[in-house]
Amino acid sequence: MTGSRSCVLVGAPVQIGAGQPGCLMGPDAFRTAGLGRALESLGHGVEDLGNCAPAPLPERSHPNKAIKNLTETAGWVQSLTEAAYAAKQGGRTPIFLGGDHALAAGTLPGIAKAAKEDGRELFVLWLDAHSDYHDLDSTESGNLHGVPVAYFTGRKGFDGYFPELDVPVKPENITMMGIRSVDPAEHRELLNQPIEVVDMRAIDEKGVSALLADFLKRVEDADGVIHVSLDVDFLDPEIAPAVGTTVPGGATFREAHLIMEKLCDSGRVGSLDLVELNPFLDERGKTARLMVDLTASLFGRKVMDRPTRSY
Ligand code: HAR
Ligand code: MN
Ligand code: MN
Ligand code: MN
Repeated sequence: MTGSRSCVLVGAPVQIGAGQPGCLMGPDAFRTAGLGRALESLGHGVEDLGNCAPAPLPERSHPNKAIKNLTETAGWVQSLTEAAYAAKQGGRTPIFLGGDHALAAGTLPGIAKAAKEDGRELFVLWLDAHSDYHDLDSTESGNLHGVPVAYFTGRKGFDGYFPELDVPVKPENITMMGIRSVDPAEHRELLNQPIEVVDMRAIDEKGVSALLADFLKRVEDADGVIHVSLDVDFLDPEIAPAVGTTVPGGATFREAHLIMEKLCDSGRVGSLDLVELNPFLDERGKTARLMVDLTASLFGRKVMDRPTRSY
């Protein structure tokens, strides 16, 4: 197996977006579980850039008093937007080691800016139990890992609170998969725009293979590039317990690997978020190791090293 990517690992130990502490340890758990070694064994170059820190910003507050850690989250968004844009230069493949999902409010704007400069249409595959589509007014938990998609698609209400958005992600280029927890305010907004929401019922009825093929067809027709945002709670809690927001009925081991293998075959993945791993909640590292194995499948590990034929 010969890989040819230049992978860059970017640690993003954000935990203030989640309701409980622990994601701070995520980047080191991914390193300990052998993420870099797995990619190297597939023949890829790997450079670990270490961990980012939030930009220091002036204190800000929002009329929604439920919101937690607004200033620090905005600081992370700013530093990660810059880090993601820089990591994408030179045709490299950034892998962001989270950290809670608030980090995607930084990584995606940076990736979108780089894609625009490269003249590439950016698509997002959002693998998650949750739609993370609150805005600052609608969040009731105040946990800002619940807002990144609203922000990076350019919805109103972030002005003056989060950094000004340079290049928004087009909602029609986003597919969410594995969804099974949507709050009423998110649901109302999701019905008003063209994000594709593949919920667990759709997966049960049609299977991940056909559903993913539809997405990949759209990407190929646009000669696009894919950013994958993989939230641990996309997976069923039985196989991936190390997350603060488990929701029963998630993707199986086999569904998740199949998605990664098909994405690999597409040759179109340009960047990846690995988010919401809370090592404090893990069982002997099993979730961290599963996330590493899924990343290995995404970047070329196969049972038989030959092109997959269509069945
Ligand atoms: N919708 C809920 C809230 O806003 C739960 C959000 C949980 N988000 C994550 N990432 N764990 O997907 O509080
Ligand atoms: Mn460029
Ligand atoms: Mn999420
Ligand atoms: Mn989630």
